[in-house]
Amino acid sequence: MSGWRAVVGVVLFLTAGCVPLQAASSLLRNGGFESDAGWSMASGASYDTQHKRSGRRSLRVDTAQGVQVEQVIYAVVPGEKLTACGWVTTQNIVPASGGGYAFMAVYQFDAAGRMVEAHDFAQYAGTRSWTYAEYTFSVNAQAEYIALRIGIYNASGTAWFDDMNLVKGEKAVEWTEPQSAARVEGYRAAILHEPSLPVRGIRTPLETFRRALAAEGISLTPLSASQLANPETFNADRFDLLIVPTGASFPLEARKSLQAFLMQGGDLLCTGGYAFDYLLMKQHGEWVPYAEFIRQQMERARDARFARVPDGGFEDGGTGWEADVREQCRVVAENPAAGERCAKVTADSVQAGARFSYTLSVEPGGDVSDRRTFAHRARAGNGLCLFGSVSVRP
Ligand SMILES: [Ca+2]
Repeated sequence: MSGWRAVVGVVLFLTAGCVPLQAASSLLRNGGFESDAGWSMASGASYDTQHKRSGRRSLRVDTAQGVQVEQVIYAVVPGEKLTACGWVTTQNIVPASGGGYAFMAVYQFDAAGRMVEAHDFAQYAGTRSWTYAEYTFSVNAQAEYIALRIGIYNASGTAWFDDMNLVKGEKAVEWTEPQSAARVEGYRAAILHEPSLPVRGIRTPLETFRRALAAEGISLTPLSASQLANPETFNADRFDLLIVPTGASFPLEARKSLQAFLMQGGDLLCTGGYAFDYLLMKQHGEWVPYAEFIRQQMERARDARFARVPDGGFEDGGTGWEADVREQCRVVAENPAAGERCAKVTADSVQAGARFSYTLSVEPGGDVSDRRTFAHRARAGNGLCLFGSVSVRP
């Protein structure tokens, strides 16, 4: 019994500490700045109780030069329409040379963290009262996550922001503070239940949680890995808590739906290991560690029988590769990852980068790399990088 009580104790702690579900399915947390959650603050940014549009607080930004605050949203689907909106008021925003302003913006990034699109949907200088702005956009095909950024760019002065929101669809929805009381009643838990999943760490039996939660009047719904991966069956409208009782093991396919669930304010309880250290995926009906899958793919990509880049190892001097700054991009016989040669790129500063690139023209149809022109670029920022065995796999 004491074990069950310990479990319930953890669950209740999470419940008390959770951020309530936003009624209009906002993709943002804390859009009204009433708590300290959600936003990555910066020097010059603070919460202001004197000057706010609603509730008790706003976000205040003071700067002599520029400062920005952001919130990252991971659960985005390429092609999906989203609408951002918010309010800003400014006092004595004086642009520095080249122009500056208080801004609200949406930035989009790919899986490697490279910016693929950015748009300011508000830019104001001078002094103005609370002003509303909104922006509807499509999630970029390359985007893995987006960031809502607000602040002051290249200017001095003060700006306040309040009631920011980001929702799905083409219609802006003004931020409303979620009702925390609605969350306590009818608390619903889901649990990952996939008996075939190899467990690294310690698996806690389903029955342990079922009994413990039943004693607290909390319903528990077992979800398979594929049910967990499906945003129709697993989302923050259906459940308040997800239990991952499988130690470090987690199905890769459910990554995005879990991110969406957490961004919508869902709670998470993991037991028996370091959560998510051991990602698994189904391959020919069998669970395979994701790290092993990547290793196999890399091995295949380097195999000359499958490689689409004829000289990915640079052993033939980089045949087919193009250098944008010739004196900074060379094929050298030093420090190769494999073979005898590799590509060497030097850059003098962050701004003045250099790159090797290899462009493939491919036919429509077939798998992903056959669907579009695929440019594989090796590039370097400040300093020196060596590349070896670069290849594109079919
Ligand atoms: Ca507020």
